[in-house]
Amino acid sequence: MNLTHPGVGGTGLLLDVSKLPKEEAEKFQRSLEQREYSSYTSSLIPLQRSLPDIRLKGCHSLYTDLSLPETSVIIIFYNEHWSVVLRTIHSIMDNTPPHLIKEVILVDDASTDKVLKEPLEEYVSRFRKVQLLRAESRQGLIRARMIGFQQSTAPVAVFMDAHCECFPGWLEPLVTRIAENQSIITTPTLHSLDSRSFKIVKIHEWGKRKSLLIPTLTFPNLLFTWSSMSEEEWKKRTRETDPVRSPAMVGCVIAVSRSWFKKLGMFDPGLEIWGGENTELSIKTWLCGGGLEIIPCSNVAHMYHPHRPSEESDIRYKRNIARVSNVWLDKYKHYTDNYDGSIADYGDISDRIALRDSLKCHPFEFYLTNVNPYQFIPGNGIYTGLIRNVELGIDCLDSGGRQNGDKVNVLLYSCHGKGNQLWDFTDRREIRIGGQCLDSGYGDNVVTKKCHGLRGNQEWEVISLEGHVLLKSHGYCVGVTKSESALVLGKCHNSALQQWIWKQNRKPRIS
Ligand SMILES: [Mn+2]
Repeated sequence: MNLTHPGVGGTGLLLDVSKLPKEEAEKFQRSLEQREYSSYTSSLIPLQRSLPDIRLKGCHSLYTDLSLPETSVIIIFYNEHWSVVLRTIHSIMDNTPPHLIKEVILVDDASTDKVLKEPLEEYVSRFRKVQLLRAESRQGLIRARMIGFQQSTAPVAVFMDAHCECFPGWLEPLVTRIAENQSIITTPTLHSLDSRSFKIVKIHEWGKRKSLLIPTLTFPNLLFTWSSMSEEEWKKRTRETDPVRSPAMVGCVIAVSRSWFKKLGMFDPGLEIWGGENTELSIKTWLCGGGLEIIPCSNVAHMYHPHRPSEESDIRYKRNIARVSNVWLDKYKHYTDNYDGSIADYGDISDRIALRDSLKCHPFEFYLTNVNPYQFIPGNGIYTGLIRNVELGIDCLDSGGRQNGDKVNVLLYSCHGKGNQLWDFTDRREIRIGGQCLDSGYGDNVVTKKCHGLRGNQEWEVISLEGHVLLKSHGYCVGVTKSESALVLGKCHNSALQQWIWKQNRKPRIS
């Protein structure tokens, strides 16, 4: 194919499949179907490829302590492509000072791919510090990670997915923060490893608030989403290299002190396969006296590849989440996926509750007031539910049901009280439905747009008027046209056309 240094330096290899010989094109296609990423492309890229030093300017002088604790890196794989696992290991070995790595523990979660048996064993035997464990039967990511952890001996553990690549200087900043405070769990700046070309794409720039995204919990399913940092947090930081408080984690690279992880009861062993463990760990470290931070000076690329959903994995995920909610969320468990109680059997959680009690962890309310006061919980807004027009009486604001579009016109529709009409007024002063926010930046049009969390045209006032409310943004109010047929954003006036009935639910968390 005439490739020179494919993928080296983190550049990708974008193959023009139409130019490949038929047989090769078929191999390429098959590799995509098998793994959800192009292992064909991966196998053309050297197992040991250099990545550039992308650390922020201030990082080099910050992390020079030679007496940091040692680390065990724990990597689970299940039928991961050989080249992807090995590139993960090489990148660790090449970009970490040897004295900081005590061991790399690979746990094979009962893979069936033959190349991951003897050939892998033989390949990794060149690394003195790499151990390979085999689970006898499929354990799932969560329990396999604990098998690796139990085998490990260093004072700091790093759990890493088997499809990552580490940049120069990735480990020192993670461990330094833990050495300062052992109840802080740290995660790196995560970049993206493209699943087709294996190109590394930088995602975050810590100097720009707009591009600075941190993981936040989503309700009702307790996954994570990327959302922008609050102004308060932004102002607290004095240097772009400062650690960033993170309400949640992605879960693909986690550094944690052995003693803190043990004290927190490790991962809940009742969680199946994967999903929910990152949420559980995030919530409990915050509630039980620790914290969770992203360390800007640490850089790791992770391949985000789609998981094929199935009914089975769906139920399993819901069950995991039901466990986490029932242990940690107090009254807020009613806002999670299992609010209807459809997952009745989530197993015995009594030892988890006992653990929470013995550690005297805060109630979940603490998370909402101290960790992420901007946490959005649909149905728990300051105002929540239907927004009914006073003049018309029977018509409500309706999002039309499109949740992920760019700009969507809001409709006036007869009130039915279903999802498209259930709005929340949030602590960020958004008027929100799912991930869409009412936006006043489009002339007299009343639209929703993807929430950006940066206030501006998505900042509203809900002004109370004798039981009714005005919805106001930058001096304009949402109302109904005089012909009473459509919505319009116009100068505020004194008419029932601009007055709405909306239920107040609670006090703002932030004044
Ligand atoms: Mn992953």
